Amino acid sequence: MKKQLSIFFASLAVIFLSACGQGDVLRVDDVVINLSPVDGNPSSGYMTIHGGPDDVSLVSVIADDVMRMEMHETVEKDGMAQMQSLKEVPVPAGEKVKFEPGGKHLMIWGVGGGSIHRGSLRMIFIFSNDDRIQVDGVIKQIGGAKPEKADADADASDTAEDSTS
Ligand SMILES: [Cu+2]
Repeated sequence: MKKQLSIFFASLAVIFLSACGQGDVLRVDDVVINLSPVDGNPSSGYMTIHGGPDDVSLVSVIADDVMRMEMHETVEKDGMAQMQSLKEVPVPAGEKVKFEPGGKHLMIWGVGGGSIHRGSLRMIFIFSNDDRIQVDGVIKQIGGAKPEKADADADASDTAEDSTS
C-alpha cells in the first residue's frame, strides 16, 4: 500500500512538472496605434507578443476597419533608416517579441473614422499555428502637430483635446 502511494505521488509530481513547462501562453498586449497627424499618411502600430509553449510565427495582422495593414521593420543601411516589409515574424516559445519605434512596426493605412472616434481598433493577429488572437488596439492621436493643416484652416480645436498624450 505504501509503495503504491509513493508511485502515485511520483506520477503526480511529473504531471505538475510538465504543466509548469507549458505555463507560457501565446498572447499579444500593449497594442498601440499612433495615428498619423497627416491625412493619407500611414499610421504606425506597436505591441508586445509573448511566445507560447511552441515556436510560432506571426503571419498576418488584419482589421476590418482599415484599408491596408503591413508588417515592417526599420533597418539601417549605410547610415540611412529604411523600411522593409516582413512576410512573417518568428515568435520563439516563451520569448517576448516587441514591435516598437525604430524596429518592427505595423504600417496602417486608412484607419476608419468610427475606430478613431472610439479610440480603439479591433485587430486580429494570425499565427502560423492557426491561433487567431483578437485585441483592441488603443488609438493615440499625436498631440499638436498637424503640419499640412496648420495654416490652411483654424481647426486647432480638435488637436488641442489630445495634446496631453
Ligand atoms: Cu513602415
